[in-house]
Amino acid sequence: MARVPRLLLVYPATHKLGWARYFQLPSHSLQMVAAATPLHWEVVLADEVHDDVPFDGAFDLVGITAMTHQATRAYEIADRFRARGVRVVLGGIHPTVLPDEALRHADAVVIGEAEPVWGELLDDLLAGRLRSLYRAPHPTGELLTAPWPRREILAGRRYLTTQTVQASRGCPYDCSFCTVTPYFGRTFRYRDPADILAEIRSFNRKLVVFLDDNLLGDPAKAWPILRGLAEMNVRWGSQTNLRFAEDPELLKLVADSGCIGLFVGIESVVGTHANLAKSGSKHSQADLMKRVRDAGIILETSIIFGFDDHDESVFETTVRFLEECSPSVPTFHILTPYPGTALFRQFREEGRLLTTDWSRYDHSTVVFRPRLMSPERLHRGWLEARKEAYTWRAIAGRVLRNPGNRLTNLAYNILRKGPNDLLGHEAVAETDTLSACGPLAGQNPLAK
Ligand code: B12
Repeated sequence: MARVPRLLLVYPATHKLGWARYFQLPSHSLQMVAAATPLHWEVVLADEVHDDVPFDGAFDLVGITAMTHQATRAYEIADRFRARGVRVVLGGIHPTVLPDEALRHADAVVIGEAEPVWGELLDDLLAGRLRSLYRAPHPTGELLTAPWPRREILAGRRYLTTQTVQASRGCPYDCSFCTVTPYFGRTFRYRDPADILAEIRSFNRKLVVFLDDNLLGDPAKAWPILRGLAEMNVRWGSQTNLRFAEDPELLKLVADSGCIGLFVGIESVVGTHANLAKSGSKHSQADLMKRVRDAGIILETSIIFGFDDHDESVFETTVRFLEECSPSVPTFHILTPYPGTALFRQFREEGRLLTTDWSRYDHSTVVFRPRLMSPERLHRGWLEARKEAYTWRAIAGRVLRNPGNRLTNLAYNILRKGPNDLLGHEAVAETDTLSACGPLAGQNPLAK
């Protein structure tokens, strides 16, 4: 083919964000798909957070990524291109766990990581022999080899930063509600630290955001990365598990290496889902949270409401607990049983799913019947906890008790307060949406 083949990569958005779009992170998934694309292809990005999708453009292939809450929109986009005869490939977490559903809207589905199969798929397309399924082998070993993401596809848009890095894939734990371990299997792979540090050295700004599931989850692997960061003048943030703070030396190195903020899943402050106890730690959550806070690191703690041992008292208990430990930025989520997880299977078997309209799987809608309270009560408790944790008084208390980065901390809290103040709509998924789930006709994951 003499003409340069053209690939459009689409990041679907479920709603318009306004000014908040400038504080988003770009899709790493699509930058990695672009990096796996041979250079003789022209690659165009449509990030719906910023752009309109060029439905009339001339493309040889459209690749769309989808987390579960984006799936409905991804399918709409796919259907529009296919109606014009443009080939569509779906990939990412949701098409991986429900490939048959995704195939109703695509010419091909990539199951798992793009890197091992993407080149073959593109060759097959150009040779006119595209298959419907491309299944990446299950990852093995401890070393993650991946090219650097192609950041140039982001040009012309403003994000919080484009200096995002993925140092590892996977997580040593296997929480019933999380997609990560079902997706990657039990593997937890890190890139070569020299390669990670070289990528970071190529940046020209200070802020670096790691997109790992659990950057400090294997301390031995994290040490060389942290030592390297400590020698650079960077400020970084990541997601991790709180257990790293059990080791005072590791905590000190994390702080000294320029860490400004960490996102940790506390999950629950009561019952069997209290994250630390579940992972075998002998330390209390409150103690480790205080250690991180006192090291001057902004701690964003994610709490989930709705586990089977949560009754109505969980909201009050959680808010009081957070007041006492005062993490910089508490966030609250409604338990969401993502397809592919043990939790989804459990709720489906128990007949407790209220809907499989994936656009409602957004952590703000109750999509299942909780065991010890009504769906409405769960939603109201979640709303009230958010509002109570983000009064100006509560924010001031947290900012004053956190020794480091007070201005950043305040800004971060204000950023979180905005959406909380606007809450109030969308409460509980109606059971009758079950029959209205377009994508699931003939293949209803609710069926046992
Ligand atoms: C970083 C991250 C974020 C970041 C950045 C998101 C962004 N802009 O892309 C932030 C913090 C903003 C975020 C937010 C959310 N996230 Co998040 N996030 C992650 C995390 C830790 C890494 C994702 C990532 O970039 N990985 C790096 C890339 C390279 O890997 P990848 O996505 O797997 O992509 C590879 C393959 O999947 C495949 N692929 C992916 N897309 C495509 C497309 C095509 C065409 C092809 C061929 C292949 C392909 O190829 C890629 C390269 O191998 C994942 C966990 C995980 N391991 O996936 C959770 C995860 C994706 N997030 C999740 C969730 C729930 C959310 C939120 C909804 C949480 C919330 N309540 O707000 C929000 C939604 C935000 C939004 N934009 O709508 C869930 C999704 C579960 C599900 N079934 O949908 C995950 C899996 C975490 C979990 N514990 O279960 N998230």
